[in-house]
Amino acid sequence: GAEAASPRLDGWRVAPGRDAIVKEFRFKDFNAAFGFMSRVGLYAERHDHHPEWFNVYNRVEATLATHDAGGVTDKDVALAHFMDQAAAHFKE
Ligand code: H2B
Repeated sequence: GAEAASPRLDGWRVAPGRDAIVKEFRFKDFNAAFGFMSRVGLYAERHDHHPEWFNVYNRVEATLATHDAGGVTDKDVALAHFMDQAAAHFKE
């Protein structure tokens, strides 16, 4: 679950009121944010595991949970690590 997973993840916190983890990513501009989202989108399709996310210009707020399981699983931890690595490539 989120309570167990989030302390081991960089910058991910427990979503209020649900078993999910949340992180806000900030980039230099929309181009960097969208590049990040494209990279993560390819991973999501390959693994059939997708983020819930909200983008405004250079900001991406991502929420991760395994809907089939009703909470955070190893798939979300793996996706969180991938997103952290991907974000590093698009940082200012
Ligand atoms: N993503 C996430 N985060 N959780 C799921 O349970 C999930 C998914 N299920 N992506 C997949 C797609 C499922 O809906 C399809 C039909 O395989």
